Amino acid sequence: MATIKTLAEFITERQHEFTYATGELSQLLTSFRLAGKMVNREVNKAGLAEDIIGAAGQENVQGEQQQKLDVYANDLFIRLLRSQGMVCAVASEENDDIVHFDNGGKYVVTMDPLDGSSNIDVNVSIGTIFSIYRRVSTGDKATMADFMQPGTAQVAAGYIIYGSSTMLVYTTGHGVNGFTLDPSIGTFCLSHPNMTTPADGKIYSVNEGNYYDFSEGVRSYIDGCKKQKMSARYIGSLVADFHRNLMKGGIYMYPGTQKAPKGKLRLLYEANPLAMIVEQAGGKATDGTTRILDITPTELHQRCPLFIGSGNMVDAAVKN
Ligand code: P6P
Repeated sequence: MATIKTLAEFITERQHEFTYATGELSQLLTSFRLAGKMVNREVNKAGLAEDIIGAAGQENVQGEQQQKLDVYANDLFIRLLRSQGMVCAVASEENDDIVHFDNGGKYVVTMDPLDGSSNIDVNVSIGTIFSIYRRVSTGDKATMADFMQPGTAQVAAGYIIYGSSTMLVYTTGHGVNGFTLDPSIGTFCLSHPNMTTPADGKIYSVNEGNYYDFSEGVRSYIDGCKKQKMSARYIGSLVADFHRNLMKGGIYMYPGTQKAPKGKLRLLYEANPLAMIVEQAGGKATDGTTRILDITPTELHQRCPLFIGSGNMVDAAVKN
């Protein structure tokens, strides 16, 4: 019988790898651990609980219709992060501006609390994506400078995927490890130690409905994937597509177009955390010209094109 190692035990065991003071990582991840279980509970009954599915009747800063579960997840993560005292501010996809906690915390968090939420009421996997940075400002409150750090400054990054099972996958810069929630005991247990992604794959993920809006180079790459008889897999939920490609090998692309040269995805709370994870797993992430983690942000909600996954596939996709 394989030994069961819980997320809490794993973090304690590996605390020495976390650059900062003992116990801080554990506290930082605890909010995501707990919130992940609570969001999982709501996601799993979304089809039943009338009051939780469907649109919340509000729009977020992206002009996207907020789903009730979006709002629930966002409020929950913010509440738990505020209460545990290590984090002094959060930038969330669901909030126009930085959310400040006056608690002197040494870290800041960027997050997409429920990515892919338009899939909630059609029962497709969705996810939470997060990054943790050390503050660089020294005053009472966090400043924009804390959130304008390049992705290489992340001290931890992770995602929670609410799928056929619920998993928390994270890195602190020392490899990637996956934990599956055992609902019978309400605990995340180590299920995918030291995750690595193959250098090549046979899966490409892109919204081919935009094919004729892509650059000649991107179209040529997609044509090449077809000629090589690759599998087209696009769920419309970034965390689900990313997670499958991470495990099996593959590339996810959200390129820029004439109309939207920066594409759709956000640098701070989608591209950066997944880029840290994929690089730690041996893969690559670029905006087509620059390594994602090297981009210095200028705006909280800035978008960037994204090519992420198996290293050889990312190289091939952007060489044209
Ligand atoms: P499109 C969901 O809205 C999301 O941010 C990602 O999860 C997903 O991969 C992408 O957008 C889907 O966008 O334009 O292809 O529908």
